[in-house]
Amino acid sequence: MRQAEADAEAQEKPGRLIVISNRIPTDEVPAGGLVYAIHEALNDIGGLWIGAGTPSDEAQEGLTEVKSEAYDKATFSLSRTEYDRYYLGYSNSVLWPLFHHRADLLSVYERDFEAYREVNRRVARAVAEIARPDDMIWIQDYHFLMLAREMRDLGLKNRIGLFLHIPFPNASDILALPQGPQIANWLAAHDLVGLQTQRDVAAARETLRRDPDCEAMGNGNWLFRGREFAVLSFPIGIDAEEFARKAAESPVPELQLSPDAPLLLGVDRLDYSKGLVHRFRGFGAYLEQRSQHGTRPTFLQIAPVSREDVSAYQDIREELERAAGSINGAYADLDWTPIRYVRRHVARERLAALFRRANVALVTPLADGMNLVAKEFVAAQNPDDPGVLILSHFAGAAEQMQAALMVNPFDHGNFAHAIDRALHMSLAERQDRHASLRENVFKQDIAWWTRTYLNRLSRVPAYQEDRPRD
Ligand code: ADQ
Repeated sequence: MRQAEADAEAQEKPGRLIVISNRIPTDEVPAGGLVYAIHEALNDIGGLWIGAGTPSDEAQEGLTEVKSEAYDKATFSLSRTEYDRYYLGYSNSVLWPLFHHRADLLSVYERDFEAYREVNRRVARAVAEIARPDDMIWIQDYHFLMLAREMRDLGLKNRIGLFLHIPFPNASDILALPQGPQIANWLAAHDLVGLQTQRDVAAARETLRRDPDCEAMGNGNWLFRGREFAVLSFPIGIDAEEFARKAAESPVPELQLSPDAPLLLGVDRLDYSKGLVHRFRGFGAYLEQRSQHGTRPTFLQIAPVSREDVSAYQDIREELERAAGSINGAYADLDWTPIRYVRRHVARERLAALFRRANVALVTPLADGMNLVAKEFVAAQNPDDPGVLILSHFAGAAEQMQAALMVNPFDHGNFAHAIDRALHMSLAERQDRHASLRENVFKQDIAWWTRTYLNRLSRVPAYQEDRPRD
């Protein structure tokens, strides 16, 4: 093809979407949630999805193609040492706890940061090799905070967006991070930084304002050494229609409960940010004050283990088992176990049916970017006879879901009172609250989220160079 023809064809073809996330799904059509939304966006626009490959002895440059039908997938390589230091170390023992306001859990090692930087650099080189000028690059989450800066240093001028799924830390938390002073520089390399909530945007503003190179321009726009970028909130949603359909159609798993026994449900990855120990104690406080002759509710907590190689996760597992044991020891009877704690992963259909069967959902994290379980529970309800959502102020979802029963998970008395209220709430109040929650969950669903974010990113004006430091 002659150059003029090639140029003309390139002009007609809109750019591809390049998504970079820690993992890429192995199924041709992923089961749900965020990965499904990205899958849909790539199906629509066409492009490439890049994620980490299986750790090996030695890391290689470049990308390895993964067979896929509708769009391209590829992995970047990680050595086993890098997996320990970049993934378990800096990502999950430094950034995760810090961004969830747990500076007390940080394990800071310079070598972990070096591995993080090296992996971000290697991915930047790999993307620079294959990116065409009009491709839009969408980075997902805290594993790649330096990636855009590394790409800019290699000369990439593409539209680059980041979406951070976890909370943005307070400026005072960032003081605990040796690389804290670089965060503004990392963020400013994007065109659009998407955060979950207005609260996160306010926290980011606090950090950016402290940087002498950053200037607030209003409406979420910032100037960093002469180049503009935006920091805005895009609250993530779920595929509400699909989840509601699953909940209505799937059979409820056998629970060995009498049909009218109240069921409280919690569904989380086993993570200290999810507030599971506080939740067990809050339920214990409810049992302590409830009338002996009232109904005997069962609290089913499903919490599969995650990140078992990080020590903070082993500690929480033991703490939770102790808490469940001591509460059951104090209140259980021959025919009643108040807390059932299940560590298994549950298939989405079964989970959806359980949500619909539950009278109350306990979504009470101590810190959470959004929390999709809150939205899934609402979507799964029968609007004629809905269950009650008990939601922590500290879930990102709280900003959109004020019609839930809001609790402070640190206050066991408040927690106990909310459970009592939920179990005795009139049908009319349950319906009112649910209708209001449902409207938001169905309107601002996952398709709305991808569309809104990508529309904003695609409207970014052409790249302007950073002005060199005076
Ligand atoms: P997570 O911390 O993983 O996500 P969350 O939003 O609750 O948290 O999503 C978890 C998903 O896993 C839900 O779809 C849930 O149904 C599913 N799940 C949980 N336990 C399960 C089990 N036992 N079996 C089967 N499925 C289970 C991060 C951030 C969140 C943010 C999301 C999306 O920490 O705050 O909402 O990304 O941005």
